[in-house]
Amino acid sequence: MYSYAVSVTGSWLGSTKGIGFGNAGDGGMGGAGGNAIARIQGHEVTGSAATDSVTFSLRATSGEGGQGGGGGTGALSSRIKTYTGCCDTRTTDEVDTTGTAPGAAGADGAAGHAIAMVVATTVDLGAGDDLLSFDLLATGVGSNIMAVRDSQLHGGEGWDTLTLGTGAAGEARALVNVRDGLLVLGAGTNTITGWEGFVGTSAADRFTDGVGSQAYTGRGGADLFVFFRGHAGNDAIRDFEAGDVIQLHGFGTRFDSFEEILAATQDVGGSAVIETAAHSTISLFGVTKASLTAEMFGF
Ligand SMILES: [Ca+2]
Ligand SMILES: [Ca+2]
Repeated sequence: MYSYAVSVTGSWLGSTKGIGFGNAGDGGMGGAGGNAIARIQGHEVTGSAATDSVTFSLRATSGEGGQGGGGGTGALSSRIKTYTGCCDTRTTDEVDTTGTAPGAAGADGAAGHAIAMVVATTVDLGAGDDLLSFDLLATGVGSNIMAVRDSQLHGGEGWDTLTLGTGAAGEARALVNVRDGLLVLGAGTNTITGWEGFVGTSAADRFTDGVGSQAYTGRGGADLFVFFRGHAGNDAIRDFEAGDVIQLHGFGTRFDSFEEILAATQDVGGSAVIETAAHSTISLFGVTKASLTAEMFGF
């Protein structure tokens, strides 16, 4: 027996028209990716009178949003059977209409957020040549936040080094201000005192020098080193390279041209040493006076 999807009458005999409808299911929406939060808050680290080494290592990787489901495919078919005569003589003519109707794909889920953050933490490393490092990594498709904020970081006596990342790609940049005792790393502000060595991130960091002798390692990125008149010390940039810039502020007509910088620069022991005042220098390790260009300086 045949089933008749479309009734036909004599006037439709021989028609090849067929109409079919298929309703496809739409895909479901993908689930949201998981959030990842690595956070240290309200911690206190007190160093000894000897050398201390402290590293805050926080890693967060958020989940991707789930893929939206594909729409289901609706199938359709209709058929017209043709007859000759009146109903009792079936021919072999059959016209089938078949097809598919794909449903719409569902939307992908939202990506999760990754946060690696040190908050309201106090570090005081006391005497000795101490090391404090922040190894923050937040990765994912959604927003990534790496930050130290509302913290007090004290190096104490000795030659103390503050390392603000690992140098790996994707780090949040650091704004170091020795002059005002402030650090911005990612987002938010921190108080810093008693640090002599600074190691930056892979991003374009900014270091504003203060009184006393400091040494800066900018690492990757186009780093900016700012020296105010009266920086009063023998400062060093350990990895000054193309793209980095030294800015001299407040020196007036003594330093407002590249020619004046060159006139105050000598090669000493493998470094280009700029004498900014009596007993005040900026040493560029591994750099020769001859390699300096005007683009490396701002006023
Ligand atoms: Ca110590
Ligand atoms: Ca850098």
